[in-house]
Amino acid sequence: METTLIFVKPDGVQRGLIGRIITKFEEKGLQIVGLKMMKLSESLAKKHYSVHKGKPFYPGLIKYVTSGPIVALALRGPRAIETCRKLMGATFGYKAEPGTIRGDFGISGSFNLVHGSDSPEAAKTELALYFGKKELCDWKPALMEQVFGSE
Ligand code: IDP
Ligand code: MG
Repeated sequence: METTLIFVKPDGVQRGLIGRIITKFEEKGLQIVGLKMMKLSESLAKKHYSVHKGKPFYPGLIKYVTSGPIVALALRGPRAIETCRKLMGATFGYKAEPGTIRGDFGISGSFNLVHGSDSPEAAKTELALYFGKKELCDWKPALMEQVFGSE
């Protein structure tokens, strides 16, 4: 079982897509164990995207993700990290496959609606950046056996 950090980016919030984006993850069977709206400070945004520091798009990226509130989610399930990345689709909407969040709702080459951790290491670091231990809710879904199976 893995837990991953997802957030609906400011364009997703502004476009009224919070519910539809969360629904994609919920319908897939991922369990929500953390959920909150917040505005990223510049320092948190810079920490989060430190691997991209120095790239040409970095200043614009920091401006974008701090431009308005985001909705952060901690999602749990078997292979949750890879599964969520697949549900999100390729980085930009014009390339992302239909059926994915970015493929269904976006076409921009700079705004892309959603963030998701890309490795177990990133998930661990990112979850700690967004959620205190007490903010994660360790509950047992009633249909856990049916939805998650034996893994
Ligand atoms: P990912 O979000 O699919 O993991 P990354 O390559 O890790 O994509 O890039 C992080 C974020 O930086 C992207 O989601 C996007 O918002 C932004 N970004 C990446 N590449 C570009 C670019 O070439 N132009 C503008 N923004 C970019
Ligand atoms: Mg990435």
